[in-house]
Amino acid sequence: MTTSFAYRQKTFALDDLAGMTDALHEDGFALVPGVLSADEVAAAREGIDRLKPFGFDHAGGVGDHYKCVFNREQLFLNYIDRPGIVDLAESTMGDQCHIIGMTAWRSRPGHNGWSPHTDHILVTVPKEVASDRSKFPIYLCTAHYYLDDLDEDLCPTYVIPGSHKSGHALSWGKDSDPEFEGRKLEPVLCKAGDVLFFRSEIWHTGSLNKSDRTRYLIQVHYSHRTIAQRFSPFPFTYSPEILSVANPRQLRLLGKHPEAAYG
Ligand SMILES: O=C(O)CCC(=O)C(=O)O
Repeated sequence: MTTSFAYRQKTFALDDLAGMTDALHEDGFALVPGVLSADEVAAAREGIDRLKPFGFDHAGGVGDHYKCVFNREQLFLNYIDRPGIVDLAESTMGDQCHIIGMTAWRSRPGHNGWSPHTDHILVTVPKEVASDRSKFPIYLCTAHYYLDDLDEDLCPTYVIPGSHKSGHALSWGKDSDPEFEGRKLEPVLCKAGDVLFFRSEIWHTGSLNKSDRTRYLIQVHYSHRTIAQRFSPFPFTYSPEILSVANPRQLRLLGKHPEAAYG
């Protein structure tokens, strides 16, 4: 017997660029089913299993966290210009947008990511202005590539739709059960291969892995060109092998921009 799966949030087809772009302005995120095939999910998981920690990575205990994984294998590099998702990044943050980081995670049983927060707020606006922020420029976004079917026990991401319109940051650890305009955090339950693309002002959180499984996740962090990349460890050195296989769009996403003001 097969059980049907029901998404709790609105979903978008990968080629619905206009719909996803509107959702980023209206809801603060877009959920896109079926971006990766089952084979791609398996390959990504194996790639994460090959990673070794260094620099700001941490590994062991209930979770592993690897930074700048685009620099380690072409498998990961190819996530930065994934068709449809990179188009959404360019549609929302401009044709010179770039990545500011890329993280791979393994969250084992007992991992507790519950800490509602905003990732980054560039401008804090007064309450009376905040409610009219639906078209406020988008500067930073993250694409979550889920590599598991996520039920409530396997530490799904939670979001409050529309909370990017609050106009202010939600600091880590300050409020464990925030509410915005009558809405509470809701789990984004999804299938392996789905992508959640969300702006940095959305109120969101990780959660507790109550299962006996390990959640695998890849995050690609994008920004408007004017925002600095956060590549570590310092001094950051691009892998010559990665640069030699990167296509022109990937090179731009890595920071190879045309000459402009300041540099
Ligand atoms: O683990 C998750 O699902 C959420 C991660 C998160 O909130 C973050 O990296 O800012």
